[in-house]
Amino acid sequence: MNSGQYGRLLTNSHWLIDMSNSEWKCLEPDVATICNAAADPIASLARGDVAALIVRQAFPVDECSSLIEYLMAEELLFSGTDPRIDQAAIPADRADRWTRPGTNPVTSRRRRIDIGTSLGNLGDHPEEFFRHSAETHELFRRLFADRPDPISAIYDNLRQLSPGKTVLTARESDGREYGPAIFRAHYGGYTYGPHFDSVREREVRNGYTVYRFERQLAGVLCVQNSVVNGVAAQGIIHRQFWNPEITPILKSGTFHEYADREGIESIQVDLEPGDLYFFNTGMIHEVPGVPGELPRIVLATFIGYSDNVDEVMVWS
Ligand SMILES: O=C(O)CCC(=O)C(=O)O
Ligand SMILES: [Fe+2]
Repeated sequence: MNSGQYGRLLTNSHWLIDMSNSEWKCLEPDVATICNAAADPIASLARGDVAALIVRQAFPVDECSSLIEYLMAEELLFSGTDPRIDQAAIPADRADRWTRPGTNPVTSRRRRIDIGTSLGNLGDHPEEFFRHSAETHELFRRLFADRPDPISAIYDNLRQLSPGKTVLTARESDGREYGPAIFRAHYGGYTYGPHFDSVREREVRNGYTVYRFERQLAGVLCVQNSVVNGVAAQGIIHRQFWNPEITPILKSGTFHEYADREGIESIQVDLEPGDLYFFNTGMIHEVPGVPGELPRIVLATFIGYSDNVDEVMVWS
């Protein structure tokens, strides 16, 4: 839009402010270009100065389809019509924890399969969480012993975007490790409504080392898109950090109206399989689902970051 005002674009769920005139942008398409544009990309992301860092084809698209076939052959992943999906899908109460209750009812086809360990789901039970995490490390070691490892693609790129920092899987001082990353397959239009993620400010997990980080980011690799009529489910980042005043707005499901009223900018991050994006989970974000024939599959991580802490810790 060429007027001084931001134009509005209609998405499948609501109006977005057209960002073409804004200074608030995604940096892409590769590490070299991103590092040219920002001396310390992860710090820019942590401050909210940029909407996202996008590394295109961080994991080759052909490897993505081969990976999905492999996970299906391993019976870790199922097609949307496979009856075994009912056993594999996570329970509805967990599926709905980031969104208004009922958004992804288990009676609908909006289901999700997780491969890996989630602090969000198991963090109330530390022993079970760390036992489960150890099993996930074992599983991923076996799965990727002889083939390209998509988890390394996330960690290696994050390392290059975090100058002067040490990037490692989150661990407690006694050495117990968190899950390194989690595959998530979203079926039938599975939706994340507007939300933020924070072990510090939302989940208040003060018994865990990652609680100490000032900022929480995410690194998400798109493995497969869900597409209907050429439209794919994609993440949207709103230029609004969570604060306590936002909580009732999120809970009442009226964030879009609030964003319209307040003129909050948004960016939809369009990804193809193999593309990796990093964003700040303290900013309100969402993924409106699209009920395509194929599930939207991602490999997801959370990232703990503080300016004055040498370690950048990654978990799921
Ligand atoms: O799948 C994505 O791209 C992000 C999902 C998300 O926001 C979350 O898991 O908290
Ligand atoms: Fe999120």
